[in-house]
Amino acid sequence: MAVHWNKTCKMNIDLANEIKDGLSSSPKTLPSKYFYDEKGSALFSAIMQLPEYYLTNAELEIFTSKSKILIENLNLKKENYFELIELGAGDGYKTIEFLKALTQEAFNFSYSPIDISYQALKQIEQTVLKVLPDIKLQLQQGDYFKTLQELKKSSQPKIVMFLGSNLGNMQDEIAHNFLKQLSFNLSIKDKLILGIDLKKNADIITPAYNDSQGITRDFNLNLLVRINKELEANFNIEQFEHTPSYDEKEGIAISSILSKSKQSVYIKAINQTFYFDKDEKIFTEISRKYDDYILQKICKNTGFHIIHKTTDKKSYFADYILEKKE
Ligand code: AVI
Repeated sequence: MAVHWNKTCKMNIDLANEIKDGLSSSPKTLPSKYFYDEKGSALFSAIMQLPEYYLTNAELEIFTSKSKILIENLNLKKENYFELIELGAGDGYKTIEFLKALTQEAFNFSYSPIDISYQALKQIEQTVLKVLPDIKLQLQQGDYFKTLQELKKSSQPKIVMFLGSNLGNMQDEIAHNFLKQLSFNLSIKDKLILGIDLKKNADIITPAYNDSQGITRDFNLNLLVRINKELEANFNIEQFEHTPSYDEKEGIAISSILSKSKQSVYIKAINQTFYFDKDEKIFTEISRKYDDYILQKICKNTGFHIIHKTTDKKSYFADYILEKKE
């Protein structure tokens, strides 16, 4: 991805503009895509290991025990080559289980993980090649939103993977547009394996976003630490609190940061002071939970149709197969 830096002071201009817009809006917001600096990525890796954050293990269980079922439902022919493309591949652990199953059954494919982080890609390369030294691997660094157009460059059949309930961090309308754009860049019969978290009781979801060790708190507040560092701001982190909530009716976990007092913060890179009331919230992320009805609604008029659904034993998480039909 092209990150725009101001050459004289090495400032990330996109970050500065989006932070300015977010803190100028009412209610205040900060974009969740900026969680993932080096510290934030390390914190997210730690979140994925937490007992409360059931999502990762639930999806790993699906790929460990049900990859064959997914493969059957993809209707692949062994003699036909295809490209397997993963958007936002992360650490790739779940995918390796799927790659192993495809290789065992002698399918003819290449694997292209796309991730914004070069480090993450190098890590995937190492892990995958250790287990599957003969795999055809092609790393692609970039923002997957921006690399969608690249898909059209090859006319080979494609299977795209978008796992980890990353779709859930988009508002429904944005998720719909994202699927539409993805489908537009694919061909008829291409497929999407979409991993999403399912609606369930608040008692299970709430701790996943408010763990007992406070790692999710640090992950959320790290956004302010990042703004302090990269935009020379003076957020007093002690004066802000991680305040997650779960709207059970809508099925949306909402992360926010609450200002503990009436205070002001100066951001030097923007040359602006922002004012916070006591108990005012800055919204940082939504994590949407789905059911078949919600997913169907989001898929409507995108060209994608749901053709299969596989869940973990507890039915906490699902991997759907969507096919491009129109
Ligand atoms: C990356 N994404 C799917 C995570 C989620 O569950 O929404 C991000 C996260 N935020 C707090 N904990 C994890």
